[in-house]
Amino acid sequence: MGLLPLRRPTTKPLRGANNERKVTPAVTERTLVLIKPDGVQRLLVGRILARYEERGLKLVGLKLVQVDRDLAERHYAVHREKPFFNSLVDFITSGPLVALALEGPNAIAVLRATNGATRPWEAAPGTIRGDLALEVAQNIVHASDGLDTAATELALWFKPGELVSYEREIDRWVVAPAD
Ligand code: DAT
Ligand code: MG
Repeated sequence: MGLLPLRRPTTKPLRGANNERKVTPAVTERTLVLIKPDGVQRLLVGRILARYEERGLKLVGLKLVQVDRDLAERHYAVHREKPFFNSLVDFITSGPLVALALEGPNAIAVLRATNGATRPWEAAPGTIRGDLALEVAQNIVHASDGLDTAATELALWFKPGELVSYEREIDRWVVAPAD
């Protein structure tokens, strides 16, 4: 589908020209995160993005999107039979949202934990939902919940050319070398 294959870090240490050890490239998992319309309207985009960046996750895709119903319904297709489906689609299409593609070791689990439990009253303090939300229907952020979902959702929200692969100098301090 044109996305980079998701893979674990190589176990083989890379060596430079003088045989010095190089940091393993930081491609481990990629996941989709949405800062939903409530996050945009509440002026929280910068602070939420800062949390992900500070955690060490690499930003590989970023855009502001006014979602149409078709994309919203496809994104939440798994919830189609739920009683809250229509209001969920109404909400996600009610204003622009920010779509992010984030990359890092265990990025899928890291983002789910950083965002916190779906029901904000059950979300631990320190998580985004635990600190910034009260209502399940307005819980600020979305993150893919597994490898397959991440691949499907990234393909739904980003064209392959909108995802950018690049090196970061700080990754020698963020991503442990494989050995
Ligand atoms: P998550 O967003 O944590 O993956 P989910 O996939 O179970 O949670 O549900 C998707 C979204 O649907 C969730 O972020 C908010 C909304 N939602 C879930 N349960 C709801 C409920 N009981 N009433 C209203 N909205 C709900
Ligand atoms: Mg979900």
